Amino acid sequence: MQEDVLGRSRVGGSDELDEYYARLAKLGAGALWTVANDIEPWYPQPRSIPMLWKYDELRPLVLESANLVTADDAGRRVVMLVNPEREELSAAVGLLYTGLQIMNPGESMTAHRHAASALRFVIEGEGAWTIVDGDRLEVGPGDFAITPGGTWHEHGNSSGSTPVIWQDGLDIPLVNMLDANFYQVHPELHQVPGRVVNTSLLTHGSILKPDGRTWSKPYSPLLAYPWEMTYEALNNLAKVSDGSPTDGIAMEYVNPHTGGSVMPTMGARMQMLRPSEATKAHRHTGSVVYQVAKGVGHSIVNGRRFDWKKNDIFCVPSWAWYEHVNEDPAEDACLFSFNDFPVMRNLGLFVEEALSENGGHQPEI
Ligand code: GTQ
Repeated sequence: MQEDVLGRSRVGGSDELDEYYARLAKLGAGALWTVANDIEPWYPQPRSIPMLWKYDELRPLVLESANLVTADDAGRRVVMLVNPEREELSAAVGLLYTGLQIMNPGESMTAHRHAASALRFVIEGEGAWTIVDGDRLEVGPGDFAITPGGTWHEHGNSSGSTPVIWQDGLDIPLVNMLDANFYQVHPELHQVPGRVVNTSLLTHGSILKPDGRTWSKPYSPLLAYPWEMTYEALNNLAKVSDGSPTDGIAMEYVNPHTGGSVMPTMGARMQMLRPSEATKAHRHTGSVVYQVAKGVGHSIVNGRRFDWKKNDIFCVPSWAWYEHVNEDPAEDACLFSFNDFPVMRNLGLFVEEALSENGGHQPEI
């Protein structure tokens, strides 16, 4: 990118330079000034674009996948959501992966583990379970669960009648960009679950910490976060707080041991927009994948309007302006989201800014 600014690269072209660049290339080298303005942009230049994936359009294709491939052959039956410029990384936005996984009644998948971390947000169906390092979690619509990097996990559906569809969120693109991924199939193909279902929730899911418990792993000891407790927490906070002008009533799923993010690479939140609430625009570094947990409304992301309703998924690339509107005058709307903020914060790269023009709102394009 040619710029005529002192302090930026502003070298023109010439035959002599081209010949010089060719000689550098032969030695596996190059001249910084030919790429400097691209690799050091003034501000983030995400390749990802804002996108909306409509659940009503995707759901039939997700169901169809269960007739096309078996669970055993596929490993997991998932329809991935892919950003056009991130296809090579299988990323939905930035370095985050997401997909819709289906499990038919009575099905179960084999156990495996990987360096990448995963999270689930259940969309529909009764009977979903997952065993994470021996803890059998039973989850239903609106529940959030984690499978941190390195933990054995296997999923299934114990219902006799309804398919389960949940949204997967993983940091696969990040871990692969860092050349740090590993994968193992469980030597027995299945784990032996502990005696009590949801042991992590019974141990770590209250306002008290069990005596003498220490926890040194880099992720939350609490593996499942039920919808009822989440929604109650949001409603309670709404009684005592006006929330944030840019996020409404927003709460983070936390590691109860540290108060920090559930996993080192990904954080997750649930936010409530009160009836007719319209948030003000802001932007920050870090990518976000949203899932509409409840309600109807729209979001404007970099000037593009996305009309959403329950179960729709949309993404916000790094440094994009965005704002949300709950269109229902009587009911709240809830947005589940996951993000790479822990990475941004821990690397000292998190930057946030509120829009000051136009009353804090973007013009729509
Ligand atoms: O369940 O661990 O959607 O490894 C993609 C890769 C889910 C999983 C995905 C995975 C998983």
